Parts: sequence; C-alpha cells; structure tokens
Amino acid sequence: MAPTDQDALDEDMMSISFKYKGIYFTKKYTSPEYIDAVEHMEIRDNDVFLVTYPKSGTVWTQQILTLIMNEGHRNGTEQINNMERAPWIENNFHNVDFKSRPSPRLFTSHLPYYLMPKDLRFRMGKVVYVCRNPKDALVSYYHFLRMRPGIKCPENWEKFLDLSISGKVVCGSWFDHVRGWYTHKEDFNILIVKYEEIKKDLRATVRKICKFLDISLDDEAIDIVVEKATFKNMKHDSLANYTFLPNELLDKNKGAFLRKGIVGDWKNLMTVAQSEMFDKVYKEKMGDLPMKITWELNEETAS
Ligand code: PPS
Repeated sequence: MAPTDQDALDEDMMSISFKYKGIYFTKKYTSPEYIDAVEHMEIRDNDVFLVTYPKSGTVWTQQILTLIMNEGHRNGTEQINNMERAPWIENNFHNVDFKSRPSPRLFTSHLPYYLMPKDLRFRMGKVVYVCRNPKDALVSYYHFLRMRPGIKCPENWEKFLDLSISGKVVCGSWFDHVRGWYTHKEDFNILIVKYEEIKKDLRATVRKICKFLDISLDDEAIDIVVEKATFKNMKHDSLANYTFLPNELLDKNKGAFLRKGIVGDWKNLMTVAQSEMFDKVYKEKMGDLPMKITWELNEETAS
C-alpha cells in the first residue's frame, strides 16, 4: 500500500517520541521505566498535584499554587523558578529527588488519570486539574511546537488539528485526557478548575483553591497572589514565564511561552469549516458528559 500523508506524520511523531500505555511521550525526557516508577511513587497526604492537558494553563496555575503555598514566593525571598517549585513527575528534567523534597510537596503533570501515582486513587494527596477549552488549547499547542527545537512540527495547522484529534501528539488527545479525568474524578481528592474561569475571576479562583487546599490567607496575601499571577505581571516575571529555559528546550526567538493568554484565540486560526468539524467531534466524544465548555469569555462560565 502506498504511504499516506498520515503515515508520514506517524513517522515524524515516532522519531521524537514513543508510545506507551496509550499515549505519546517525548523520548528525550522520559522512558517507559520512568513512567512505571511514577505509578509507584509514595504519596504523602499533604502532596498537591497540578494536572493538565498541555497548554491548558499549567504554568499559570503553577504560579498561583506556589504563591498560595509558599510565603517566600509571595514576598520574593525565595528566588526559585516555577519549574523547580513544582517539578514534573513524568519528565525529570532536573533529576529532582522527589523523596527529599520538603512537605507540602507540589508536583506538575500532564499524565492521564490511569498513569498517576496509584495512591492518589485512594484519595491520598490532592489534585488540582485545570481544563481549557480544546480549541484554544490546541491553537496554543500548535504555536508552542514551533518554539521546540528538534521537534518536527506538522507543516500547517490543518495537519496539526488532524493529528491532535486522533491523539497523535505528545500527551495524546485532549478528549481522552479530559474525559478520563472527568469520569474518574470521584476516585481522587480533586478540584477541577477551568482556564476560562480563572481568566474571568482570578481572585475568586485563588480563594477557591485556598479553600480546597485548606490554606487560609488574609486579604493582603490574596492581593499579592492575584497581582503576581496576572498575565501582564507573569510576562515580566522571569521566574514564572519559562524564559529561564535554555534555547535548546524552548527557542525564544520563535515566540513567547506566555503568548496571548486569552479566551477565544481559536477564532484567529480555525476556519469556520474546521470549527464546525471540531464541534461535531466534540459532540461525539464528550456530548454525554454534563461538562460545559466556555468557548468565548462573554459566555457564562459553567461548573
Ligand atoms: S504547558 O507547555 O503545557 O505547560 O503550557 P501551559 O502553561 O499549560 O499553557 C500555556 C498557555 O497558558 C497561557 N498563560 C496564561 N494565560 C492567562 N494568564 C496567565 N497569567 C497565563 N500564564 C500562562 C499562555 O499564554 C499559553 O496560552 P496561549 O494561548 O498560547 O497564550
């Protein structure tokens, strides 16, 4: 059979990644053995895991969580960047020794629910799951790939859209990720937060997260968290905006990690036909769930 466009894309994908337990991972940063070890990671009751599908507001929530959890980050006495404050569990970029981290530990992950440390499913520790409307998440993902040296980016948005819908991108499909977490939420001690909800009312979201974490902050401390977590301030905060990453990991000449930070940017890239096709796929894959997605900010943010 003659190779198709899709076969060529599969080959590109396999040159930088490997498929393990249903999803793609980047070869350079992890291995099947490492991912298996994560499942057996020992959990402490006061551990907090921030989990997202890529480009859903991870770094934003890393900033919010670390400011809430650590006074030294609020008052600037601790000059540690977000990636070190809240290390990834499936990609050990900095050889972090998870065991020796002081409690309360904060970790970050893009893993599907079924690859997370098993003890979390006995409702040990806490999970903050952040979900963003998939059209904006995928548009952000597409722009982000252009900044990743060594990763062959699909040559156009249309190809990337096809690939991502079929799960042939690192971390798999948005639909599987969100559906998996959403339908298994009862297994975890979890707070689900939407990107659009944070965007609409940052202060209310900070309060909601504090409540979930059982952390009581006075109004002044809340003001600081809110102030330091705005897009404008994070854009200039070199500890929070991933400009600290070396160019081999993220080529800052090709764009910014904090790119636009808005709801509804998909309208600038998706054609009407693509958007309609996407709506159909969304309905097929997610239509049975009582989850409401906010595609534009002037809509009501539903629970
Ligand atoms: S990653 O690579 O998965 O960790 O990326 P992630 O951090 O999940 O997503 C990056 C997008 O989040 C936006 N962002 C913000 N939006 C609003 N306010 C603040 N403070 C903020 N911080 C990060 C960032 O701009 C990326 O979205 P796009 O649409 O590309 O701008």
